[in-house]
Amino acid sequence: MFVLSKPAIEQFSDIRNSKPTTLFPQIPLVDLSKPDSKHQIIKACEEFGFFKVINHGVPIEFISRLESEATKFFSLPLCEKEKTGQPKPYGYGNKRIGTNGDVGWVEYLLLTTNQDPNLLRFLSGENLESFSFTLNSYMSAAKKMACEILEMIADGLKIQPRNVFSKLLMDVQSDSIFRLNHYPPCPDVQPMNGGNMIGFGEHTDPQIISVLRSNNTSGLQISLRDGSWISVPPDQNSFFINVGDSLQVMTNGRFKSVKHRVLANSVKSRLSMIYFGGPPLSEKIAPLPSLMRGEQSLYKEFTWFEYKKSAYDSRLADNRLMHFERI
Ligand code: GA4
Repeated sequence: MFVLSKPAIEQFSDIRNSKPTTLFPQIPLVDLSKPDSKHQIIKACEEFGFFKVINHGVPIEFISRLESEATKFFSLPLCEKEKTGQPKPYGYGNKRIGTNGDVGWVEYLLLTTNQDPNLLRFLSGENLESFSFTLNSYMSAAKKMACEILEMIADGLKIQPRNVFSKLLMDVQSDSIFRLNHYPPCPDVQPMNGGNMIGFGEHTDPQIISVLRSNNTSGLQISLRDGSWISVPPDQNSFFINVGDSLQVMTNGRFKSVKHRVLANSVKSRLSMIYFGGPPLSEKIAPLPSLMRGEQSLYKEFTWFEYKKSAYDSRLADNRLMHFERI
């Protein structure tokens, strides 16, 4: 159901001319059960805006149940999946990302964490209860882990209260979202000639923190500060954490949101599930005074609503924070 003719395939960008891709350095690995993990998290957020976590406490059956529901959904005929029309922005989307012309070799489901029962009823067909239950169990576990990590970050930065970041995700009004991405094998990828089809183009996440889990298919890459790209070896038993733009602002630039992208694979499907932890829409996003130590804020004042609106009006690869920097 994911068939494109040759001219359509040519609409997709490839990355033949971008900076070289490296396999090193190693992605920071944080064992959440270790007493010094908060220091490792701080270091990883400062250096990469990205790290992998093990001993995360998310039950494996939550993950495998959601993976099998997602696989079932994505294997439905395209006309079934497209019944709700274009995502606005929630729902099923295919190849088009956002509303400003970005395309990728991907199909996806984008949902709010405060589930829309009508959308879910449609997506799950006969299977509403089990689908909602599976989704809820997974999302709650991912949110819990995100909150624990944010509390470790507060401890590591020596700021109080330790729920200063996590309370934004715990708020009933939290504007958090959830995404399932399916990257079908892309027959036109020819690694031998250096061509790589883009599954999901480079971008940073606008929210506070993102928790990603994928199956064992490669494709994810992160950008280092020097602009080079490193491939992230997949690990279906671990989670990958991204610093989002909002956390960059709240730390007054001490943490940097990580630029990342996904390349299509010629033979294997990639399935990823991402929880994006965001604040309530009315929340002011600004550097925490306790982190400022007499420094000036690098950013103008704005609410999450204002930032989100501007982000959704942008192209995927744009530098979204630029418009909110103080000159
Ligand atoms: C990136 C992070 C999340 O996947 C997302 C994306 C959103 C979308 O797919 O509709 C955006 C993208 C993301 C940032 C810029 C805008 C909005 C696509 C796009 C071109 C759901 C999000 O919140 O921002």
